[in-house]
Amino acid sequence: MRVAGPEELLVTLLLLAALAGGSGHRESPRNVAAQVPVILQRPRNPLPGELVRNGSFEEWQGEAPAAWKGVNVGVSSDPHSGERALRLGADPALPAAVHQDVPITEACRLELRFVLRVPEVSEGSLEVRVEWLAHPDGWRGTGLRFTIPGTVKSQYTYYWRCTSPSPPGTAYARITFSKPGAGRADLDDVSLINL
Ligand SMILES: [Ca+2]
Repeated sequence: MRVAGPEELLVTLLLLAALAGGSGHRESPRNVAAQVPVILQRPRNPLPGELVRNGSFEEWQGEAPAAWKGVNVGVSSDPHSGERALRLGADPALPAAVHQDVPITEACRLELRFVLRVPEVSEGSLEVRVEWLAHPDGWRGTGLRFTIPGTVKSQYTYYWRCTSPSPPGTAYARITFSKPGAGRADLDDVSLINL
């Protein structure tokens, strides 16, 4: 079966909206049209200005999530959105980490958002960092660092934090999620926005 494109969906929705409005009351055509974008809103689309690539971990290249570099990571079949999330701890007995370098400039303040669940108790706290790099190996400082307790939390929890401003010479922000010991954690919907 052929899948309708966005234009066809828009036309269909506009027709439905016009029919609803034509049955007799309330809405002016202008108001009906104004409601259409709300109907069309797709929650899995990246936010405007999104800096993270593959933040929902839907794209994989073999065993690795596209645009990320990971150690001991795999696909979680219990995602928060879409069909996949990232599992920290493909082998639960070992530490795990994943990171992505995002091109930015100096004097940026970034807002990091993500969801995370801990289906199996983790030894030690999970750590989240945003670090400033002058180039992929040139560390300039830490913009954000916090930890999440490794206690079991089977439902996804939403987190968001802001970084300090990036220092002079910054060319990349490195986002890192790490698990120091045994255990598992599932990560999804990572977002980084320049404020
Ligand atoms: Ca996902």
